[in-house]
Amino acid sequence: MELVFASNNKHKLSEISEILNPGNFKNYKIKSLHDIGFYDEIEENGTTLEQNALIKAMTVYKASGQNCFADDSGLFVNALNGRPGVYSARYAGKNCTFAQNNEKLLGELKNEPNRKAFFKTIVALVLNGEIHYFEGKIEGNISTLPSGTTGFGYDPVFIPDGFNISFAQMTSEQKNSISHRRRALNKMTEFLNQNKV
Ligand code: ITT
Repeated sequence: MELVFASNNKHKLSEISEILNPGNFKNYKIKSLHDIGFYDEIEENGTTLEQNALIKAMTVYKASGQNCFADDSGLFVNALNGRPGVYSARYAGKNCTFAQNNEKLLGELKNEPNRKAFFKTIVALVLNGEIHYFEGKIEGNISTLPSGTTGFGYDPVFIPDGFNISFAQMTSEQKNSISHRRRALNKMTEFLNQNKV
């Protein structure tokens, strides 16, 4: 059985591929939007991770007729009342870079002692027209300076609980073994295995 991953984020695609490797998920072949020739822009106009994940998965399901899943993720910072949250991608403005987002975040948290934050992923799976959601979350703290070069997005400023290095200072294997994305995908693979899809 094949599953399309509805994302234009190449970092996510590479993490998803590493997580769902043939060793632990050998019954499913993951296809990218490029693989199926889908190049339309999908407008993510939802106000929750669930809504945006479903918009992406359902749009591609309807266009391709293939079973499909999408990931919508965000960084939720306690001292900012959960911002940037669902708006994490464009926090510093339309077409902004990851570095600009991190700079804005550290600026907003300047002199703020409460550094607590969490990453959350919602995976929406559209399987034979039916919708299923899976959630993954990891708690941590926002550093005062960016560090590390692996990963993407807010990885250089996020230090997961129990560690003293950022996600961007970890190997991809290390991040992918504990991340929000891994936790959501574990639930999806458990569901698929249980239902013998
Ligand atoms: P798609 O919608 O095409 O999947 P996207 O980058 O727009 O790609 P999101 O809408 O889920 O994805 O945006 C989430 C943003 O949150 C993303 O651009 C990053 O800045 C950040 N983000 C998500 N997962 C992350 C992770 O594992 N590590 C660091 N930052 C992450």
